[in-house]
Amino acid sequence: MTRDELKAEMLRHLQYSFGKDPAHAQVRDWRMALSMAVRDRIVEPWFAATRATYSGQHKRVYYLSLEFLIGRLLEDAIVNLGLGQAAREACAALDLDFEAVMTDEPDAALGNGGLGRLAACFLDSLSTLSIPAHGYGIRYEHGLFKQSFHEGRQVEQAEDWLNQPHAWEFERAESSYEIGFWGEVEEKDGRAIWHPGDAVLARAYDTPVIGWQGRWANTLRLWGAKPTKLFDLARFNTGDFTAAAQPEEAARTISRVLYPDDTTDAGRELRLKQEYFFAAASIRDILRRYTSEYDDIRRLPHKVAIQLNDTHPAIAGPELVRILHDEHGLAFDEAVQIASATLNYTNHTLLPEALERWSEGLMRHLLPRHMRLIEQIDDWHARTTKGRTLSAIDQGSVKMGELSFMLANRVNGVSALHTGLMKKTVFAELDRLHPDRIVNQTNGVTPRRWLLACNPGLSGLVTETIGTGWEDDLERLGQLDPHVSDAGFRARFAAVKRANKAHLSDWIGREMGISVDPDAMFDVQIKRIHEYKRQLMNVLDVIATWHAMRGEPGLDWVPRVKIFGGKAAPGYQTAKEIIRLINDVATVVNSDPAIGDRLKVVYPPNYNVSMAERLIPAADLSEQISTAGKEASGTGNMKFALNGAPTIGTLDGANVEIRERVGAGNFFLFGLTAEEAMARREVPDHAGRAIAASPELAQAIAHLERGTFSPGEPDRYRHLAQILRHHDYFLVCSDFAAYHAKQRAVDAVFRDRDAWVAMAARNTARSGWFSSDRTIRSYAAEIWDVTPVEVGPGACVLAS
Ligand code: 26W
Repeated sequence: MTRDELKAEMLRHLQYSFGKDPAHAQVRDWRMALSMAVRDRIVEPWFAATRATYSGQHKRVYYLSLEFLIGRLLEDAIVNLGLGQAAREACAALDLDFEAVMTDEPDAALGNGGLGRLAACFLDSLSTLSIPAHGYGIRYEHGLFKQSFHEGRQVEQAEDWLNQPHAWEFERAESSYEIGFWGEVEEKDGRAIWHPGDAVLARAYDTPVIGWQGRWANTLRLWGAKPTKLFDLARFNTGDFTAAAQPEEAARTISRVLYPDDTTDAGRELRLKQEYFFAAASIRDILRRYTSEYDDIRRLPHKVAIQLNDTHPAIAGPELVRILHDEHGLAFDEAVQIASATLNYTNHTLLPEALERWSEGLMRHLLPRHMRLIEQIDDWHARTTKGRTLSAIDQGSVKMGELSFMLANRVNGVSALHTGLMKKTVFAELDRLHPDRIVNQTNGVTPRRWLLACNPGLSGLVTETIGTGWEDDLERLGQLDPHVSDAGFRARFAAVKRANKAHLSDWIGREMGISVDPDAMFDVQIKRIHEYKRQLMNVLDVIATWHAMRGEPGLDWVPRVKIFGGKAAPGYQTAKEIIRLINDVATVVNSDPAIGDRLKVVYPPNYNVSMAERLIPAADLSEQISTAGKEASGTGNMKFALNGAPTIGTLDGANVEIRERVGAGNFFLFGLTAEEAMARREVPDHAGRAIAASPELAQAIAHLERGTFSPGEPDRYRHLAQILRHHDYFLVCSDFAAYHAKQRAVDAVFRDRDAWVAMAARNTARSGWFSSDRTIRSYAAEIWDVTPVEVGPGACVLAS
C-alpha cells in the first residue's frame, strides 16, 4: 500500500465513516481515520484465517484470561502490516504530527501487570505463527486505574478508555449467552438440573489480532455484560426511575471494572461473578463452535485445547464438566476425563496471598451446582489417585490452584526456577501423584512491540547488520555477536542508545520539568509496586548514594538517573508508603545543590504499556532485584535485555535463564539464592545483623527515621523503618550490602564506555530465545499438540 493509497483511504474514512470535514478534523479524527484504513487491511487475512481453520478442521487453542494488557493497537497493526513508512508519509502529506496521532490512542489497560501483558504477547505470537486460536476475556468499561501523585501520594482515578470510539472492536450482538447465578439444583431421575435465580447476558466484542506480515489473524473475544431484561418501563411510568434502570445497572456491574489487585485475592463475590461470567460464556462459545463442526462431543480434546491463565478462569473446569454431564448426558467420570484432557493450567505466582481460595459458602450460594460438582471432582481425584490425603476443599474454602491442577492435562510454571519451586512447595503432593503433569514454559515477549516498534533505531541497526528475518525468528540476533568486537558497530549501537536517551530526556523535561543529563546512566525499575520486588531496597540505595555523594563531593561519581515507574494496588498501604518515599526522596535529591546532575530521581505517574515502550529503549541498567524465589519469571527483564540494557539482579525467576544465555560476564548478579533466602529467614534478627554489618544501610534507615525526606512529618516513614528492622520478610537488609556494592561495580564498567557498550550489545545479541514466539512454539508442541497452519504470502504490503 503506497503513501497515496493510504492517504486516500484516510480521507475517505474521515469523511464517509466519521462525517468529518478535513478542514475541521482534530487529531482524534485523523487517528480514527488512519485506524480504519489500517483495520481494513486486517479484515481479509482475518476472514481467510477463519475459513482455513474451518476447512482444514484444525485444532484450536483457547486462551482464557481475566486480563489482557494490550496497550495501544494502531502502531502494532501498522508494524505488523509493514505500513510504517506509508503511514508516516501519509501523515506528513496531510501535515499531521505522526507521534501525536500515535499517542492519541488510549491504552487498552485491561490488566494489572505481568500476567495480563504476557497474555497480550501470546496473542501476537499465536497469530504470527498462524496457530488457530481465540483469546477470551472481559471487556471492562474501566481498565486499570489512572495513577497521579498528590504531594507524592498515589491517587487513583477511574480509567475511561471507552469514553471515545474504539477503533479495533466489532460488536457481535448475535453472539450472546445467558449466564446464570444463584438459584437451586433439582435432582430428577438421577439427573441434576440447575435452576439459576437470575441471569445476565454476555455479549461478544471481537478484536482481530494480526500477526507479523499480516499472514494470519486470530480473534480476541471480550465479553460485555448486558441485562437479560429490558428497561423496566412499567416501573419508569410509576416514576421509580432508579428501579427501572436497576436491571441494567446490576448487569453492567459485572464487566464494569478490572480488579486492581495483582497479588492479593480479594475474595469478593463480584470477582467470582466476573470469573464465572466470562468462563461460562467462553465455554458456551467454544462448545457452540465445536458442535457446529463435529457431532461427537467425546472427541473434544482432539480439536480443542484450553489454557487457563492462572486460576482466575478455573471455574471453567467445573462448568465444562457440568455441561458434558448435565446437558450432554455423559457419565460423570467420562465428563471429567474429557474435560481434563482439554484443560491446561498456568501458575504465575507462589505468593500465598495470591493463591485463590473461594469460601464454600459463597461458591455454594452463587454457583450451587458447581459446588456440588467440585466435591465430586475432589472425590473422583481421590478415587483415581489413591491420594485421599489431598483435597481441593480445605477448611471451608475451595483451593482453585489444586482444583485446576486436578482437572488439567498439563500444568506449567513460567520459568525454570519457578516450575522447580512449584514442584517443591505448593504442588509437591500433586506432583508426587502426577509426576509428568508439571512442565516448564519460560515466558517470552513479542519482538514486534518490544523491539521493532518501540526501538526503531536499534531495529534499523540490527537489520543493517544481519538483514531482515529476525522479527519472527529472534534467535537470529545471535548473528550480531561477532559484530560486537567491531568498534564501528559498537559506536553505532552506542549512538542509538544515546539518541533514545536524549529523546527520553526531552520528554522528562517536558512532562515533569526535571532536567536530566542524557549521558548519565539511566537506571530503571518499572513494574507493579510490591515489597517482594524491593523498590524499597532501590530507594535505600539512592539514599545511601546521595549521603555518600554529599560526604565525598570530590569523588568522580558516575552520574545516575534513577527512573521508577509502577502502580500499587489501592488497598496495599505499605506499597503506597514506598511510592510516597520515592517521591519524597526525589524532591530532596533533585533540588540538592550539592548533588546537581550527579543523581536524579524520576518517577513519572501512570506507568503503563505505552510508557514502558518509551522508557525501555532508553535504559542503560535494568533493575530486577526481587527476593529470590518470589518473582515467578518477570518479563520486563527480557524486554530490557533485548533493548541493550544489562541487568542488575538476583537469581530469581527468568533472571537465571537470562544470565545463562547472555553470559555471567554480561549480568550484574548479587544476593541470596532462593535456598539461601529461605535459610536466612530462619536466622534470628537477620535484619538487625545486616544493619549492624552495613554502615551505609544503617545510615540510610536512620535518614528514614529522622524524617530527612519528610521534614514536616519526621515519623512519616517510621513504619517502613520498623518493618525493615523487625520483619524484613523480603530480606532487603540482608541483600542490601551486596546490592550496594554491585552498584559500584556497575559504575566501574559504565566508566569504560567500550566495555559497557559491548556488554549491552551482547545482551541484545543473546536474548533472542526470550521471544514469545519460542514460548508459544513450546506450548504448541508440549501442551496443546497443535501445529501452525501453512499459509501463503498474506495480505502484507511488503509482499507487493
Ligand atoms: C487474585 C489476585 C491476583 C491477580 C493477579 C493474583 C495474582 C495475579 C497474577 C498472577 C500476578 C502476576 O501478574 N504474576 C506475574 O506473572 C508474570 C507472567 O507470568 C510473571 O512474569 C511475574 O513474575 C508474575 O509476578
